[in-house]
Amino acid sequence: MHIPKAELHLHIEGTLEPELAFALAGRNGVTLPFADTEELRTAYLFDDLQTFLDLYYALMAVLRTEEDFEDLANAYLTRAAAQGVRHAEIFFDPQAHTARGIPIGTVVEGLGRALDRSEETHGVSTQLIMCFLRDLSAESALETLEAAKPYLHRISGVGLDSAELGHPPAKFREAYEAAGALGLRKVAHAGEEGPPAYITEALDVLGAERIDHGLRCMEDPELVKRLAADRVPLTLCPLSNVRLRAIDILEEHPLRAMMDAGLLCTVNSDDPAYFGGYVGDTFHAVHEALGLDHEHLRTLARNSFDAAFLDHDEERRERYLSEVEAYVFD
Ligand code: ES4
Ligand code: ZN
Repeated sequence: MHIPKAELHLHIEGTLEPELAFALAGRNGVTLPFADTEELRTAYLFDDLQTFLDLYYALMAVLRTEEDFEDLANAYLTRAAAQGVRHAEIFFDPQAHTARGIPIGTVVEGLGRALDRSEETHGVSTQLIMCFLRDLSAESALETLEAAKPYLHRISGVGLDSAELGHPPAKFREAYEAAGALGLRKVAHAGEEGPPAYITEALDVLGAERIDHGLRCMEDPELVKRLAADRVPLTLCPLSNVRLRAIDILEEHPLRAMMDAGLLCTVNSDDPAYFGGYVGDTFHAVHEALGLDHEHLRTLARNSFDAAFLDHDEERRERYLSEVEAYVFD
């Protein structure tokens, strides 16, 4: 639970707990189609990615002001810090907000208010990664990148998320080229519900430096060899995989096999308010379900800092890595 770690796959909108959703709804005069937090919790049970995404986008209606985004980020950072997170690279979905008439500036400046004080307040260093919604058009992604230009000092990279099947990475070749030209880092969700070929495409066509999920690479031994040889980080989210039924039960998650295959695996929480746990809870769960011992957990923690976008601050990376080595399990 408490080993120092980096969180590299976390959608800030997926940290919206029912209690905060109702508090923000009240503050903003938004009516939610649920009687109370109990009823909403019950709705947090889904069978697939699309059912989850429908609720995830619907609940964003409560996020309207800079203060809302600040409160959301602070709530996450408080929980993350309590579970050993020392560094977080946080996804947000600009189009999910601009489509509702909330300017990207409100989102970025609101999150920024919390992130600016995060090291001081929570002891967590942070970065922001803006994700393109892959079920929207390539043009919309380019427009989003354009709209983000005044805020690039707060944004370190681009990602690709939402419904994967039928929306292969190559659709976003231009947006990623443009992002690269602006000096942004590149990640992409691939191989969550989509086939191994989407992982290859994310690497070769988009130039993705990390693969978010990448779970289905295990169906392609040649791809596994390549990912291992090139040390491409995979940001796995085991609790998400179980909740969205990519895997039946946690005991059957291939994390251990993936580590044994030499893949650079990290363990993350994805949408912790929806999937039953934050990243420390996830470390605990894989320890129990997969019998990963303390040295496996230390490897996962080390991997998280190795895979972090800390190239501009290697001193910090080394400091975090020494905290991992020095950690004594309780
Ligand atoms: C997501 Cl689990 C997952 N997959 C794809 N897109 C997402 N956005 C938020 N959570
Ligand atoms: Zn995700």
